[in-house]
Amino acid sequence: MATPMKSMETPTELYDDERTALTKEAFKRAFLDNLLYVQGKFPALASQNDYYQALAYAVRDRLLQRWISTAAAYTKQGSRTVAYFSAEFLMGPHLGNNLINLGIYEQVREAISELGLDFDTLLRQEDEPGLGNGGLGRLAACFIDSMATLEIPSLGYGIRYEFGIFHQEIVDGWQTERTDKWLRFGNPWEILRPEWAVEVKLGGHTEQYRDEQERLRIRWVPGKVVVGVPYDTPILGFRNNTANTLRLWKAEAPESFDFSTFNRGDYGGAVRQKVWSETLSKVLYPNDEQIQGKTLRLEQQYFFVSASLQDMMRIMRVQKLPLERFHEKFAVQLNDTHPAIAVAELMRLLVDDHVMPWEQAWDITCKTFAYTNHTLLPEALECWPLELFKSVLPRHLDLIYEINVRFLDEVRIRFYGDEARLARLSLIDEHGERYVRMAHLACVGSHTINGVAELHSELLKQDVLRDFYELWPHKFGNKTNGVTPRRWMALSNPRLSDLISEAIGDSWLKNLDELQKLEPFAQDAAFRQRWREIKLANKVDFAAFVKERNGINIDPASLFDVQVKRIHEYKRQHLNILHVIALYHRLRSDPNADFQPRTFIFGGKAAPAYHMAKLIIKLINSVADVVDRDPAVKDRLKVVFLQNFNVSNGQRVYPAAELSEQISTAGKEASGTGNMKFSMNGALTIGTMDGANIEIRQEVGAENFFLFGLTAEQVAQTKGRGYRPLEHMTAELQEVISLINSGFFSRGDVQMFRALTDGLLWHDPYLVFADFESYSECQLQVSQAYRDVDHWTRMSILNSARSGKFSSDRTIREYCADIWRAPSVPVRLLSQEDVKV
Ligand code: NTF
Repeated sequence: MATPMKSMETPTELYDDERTALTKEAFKRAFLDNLLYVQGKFPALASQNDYYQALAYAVRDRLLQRWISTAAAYTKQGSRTVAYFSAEFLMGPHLGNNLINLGIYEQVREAISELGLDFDTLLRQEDEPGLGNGGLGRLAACFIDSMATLEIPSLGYGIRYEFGIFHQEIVDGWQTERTDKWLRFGNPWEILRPEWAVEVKLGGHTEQYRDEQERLRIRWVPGKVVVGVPYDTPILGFRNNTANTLRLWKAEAPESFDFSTFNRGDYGGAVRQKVWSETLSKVLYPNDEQIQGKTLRLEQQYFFVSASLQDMMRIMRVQKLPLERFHEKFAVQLNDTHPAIAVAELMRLLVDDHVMPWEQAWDITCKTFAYTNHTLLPEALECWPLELFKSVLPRHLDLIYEINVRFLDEVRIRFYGDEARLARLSLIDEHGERYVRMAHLACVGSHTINGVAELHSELLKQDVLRDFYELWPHKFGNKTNGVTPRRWMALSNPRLSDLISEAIGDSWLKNLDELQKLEPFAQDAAFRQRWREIKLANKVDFAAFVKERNGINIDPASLFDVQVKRIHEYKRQHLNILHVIALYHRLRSDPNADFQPRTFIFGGKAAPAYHMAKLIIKLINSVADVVDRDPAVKDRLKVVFLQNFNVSNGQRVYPAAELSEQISTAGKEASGTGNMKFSMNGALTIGTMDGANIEIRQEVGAENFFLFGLTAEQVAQTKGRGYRPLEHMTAELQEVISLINSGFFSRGDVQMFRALTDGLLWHDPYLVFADFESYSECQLQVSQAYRDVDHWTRMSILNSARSGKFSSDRTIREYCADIWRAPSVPVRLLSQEDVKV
């Protein structure tokens, strides 16, 4: 592997403190010290993990200096602060990223090699914190990176799951899940802050009482109490002095051991409370785009939201700010509805605990929150059965009723006599079993509501949140997603990043629009040649990785066609694999056909209970297996299913990809962010008019994008007419389905894939057949285009050059300007002198 960003200069002169100096020598010292004093090992006994830990602690010391300086600057200025509330933060490994942001990647690599160790091996020791499912959690990670880079005071608030997203293993072609024990060897990046622990109540009932002034009040008598303990991870800005905080809550029992029970001899009972409390932050729910109406999930959401709001109130106390100014101090962004209970919780804290009048508390609440919606899929919209909700949060249910009564009063006057509208807007769904609608709570309690790509924000207004849009059009807006170029280019694609910096300087990493300056280089034959060599080198690296993981040889000269993302019917991995089978069929039918060799690479996890998604994985693996064993298609067609797709594996695959599959049914993918990572790294997209694909195509130019399929409008029309898949059956598609049903890919088992093929033939809400021909046709164009090497390279360079819009820095600037109104606060680095006690 090449090293990221060797062309970047290191701001060594800034840091003079001996312990945290950024020089190579100081670093070696620190590393060896840590091995002894932190790990308690000497080289003969040290494992690779010991070395990794020693290295991580050496980096952490350097980052703590920035953290303290940042905290000091924010406290002194009483800065307005963004609190990003998210049930998921899919951070990926910290070490490499922190080195990039500190600007010492190169020195550290050298220092480590000079000590006789292999730097890449140490990097690979880190168990990545996989505290998210996919796009939503990764977006949160990119956002906090950008906020730190843009010097925006911010706190990320979430849950410190003991077990993150499961580890996927493929056994006999099927997905199996293993517990993700990422904390097994300790986590050097976090700092426990027990002194800021808070209590969170759950369950029980409410009762009336009279306070000292004889006012009638309501008290929540909880059934149980847990303690939230914060663990802080510093989040560095890129080459500045900012280190913001990611604060994740762990759940603990108030008394870890019940001694009275213990003394009675009930040993099991004595630890039960502790065990129960800890289950709250035990495991991440592995569902993407699908809610799971489980009590524990609601408890998790409330747990982190309550702990976070209480923590923010503590910060106000420390800074001597009155609670009346909560909304001036903090802007809270709700990352989907998972933290939407915050609306009711802030009301409870203000009205019940701080005896604030309702109207004033409501005004503060609405000025505090803003809500981002991330999905249009109905099955992903959170609704809690009323009884379940009441059993966990009895007081909040009362508050929600009160919010609802006042809200519907307003609607009644605005829309005179429109009873149906009242029922549609209500925070409580009263059709049949009653539910609390979390998206409605989020809309009512927020000053701004946004979608994550232009089409998605439009569809929100027209469909899912239409009634709210008609009520408050001014609240609605769009914030197209973005990704951080630090992780997704500098760190993961060092070769390309170096070439780009050589050509246009390195300020593109802070201002991605500067990639435009690459455009003229698309006309430069020598540059194109280097661009190609880099892609090839990345493909060679990736092929070695596949060989090691899957035992399959793939040809770096073939077209690398990649679809990596969660497995879901709406994302249509089955459309892709059906096309692969069609190609296989063509090759077998006409062995001498002119054929552009391709390697189809798939990766992604299926929710453990999502049977159809798991069946799709099995089909992909079955096709991979047959194709690999068939000498007739050898070297021309390969299929690879990459196990356990996560951030680390993503960092390997995006730089090697040439074709990016973004083939969701139009109107279903809210935005997508993988699509942006591919395009930045020079892959061309084959995609539908969906999510951010539309904007990518607009930016890179229609001539540099492979478009196919129905538009969202046509999808809606087709469904409106009553979709009949058989009307779209072609001879080739018929062959494909027959081949699957014949048991060809399942060792004669004709039943194995029936649920899948029957679904496609008779039902299919995702219109796979309707788009199949257009997709196949478009894939032919891809193959033809690939043969014109120079033309393809030009398109690739232009994709990269025109991807500036998709930096999460741009997204965060828009959130800051339009929603948060949070100015940046540059940080001056404190020296030892400044912090003397
Ligand atoms: C996801 N939503 C969307 O499916 C993606 O299109 C989008 O890019 C990301 O959010 C980030 O905005 C979800 O994961 C969820 F939870 F909302 F369903």
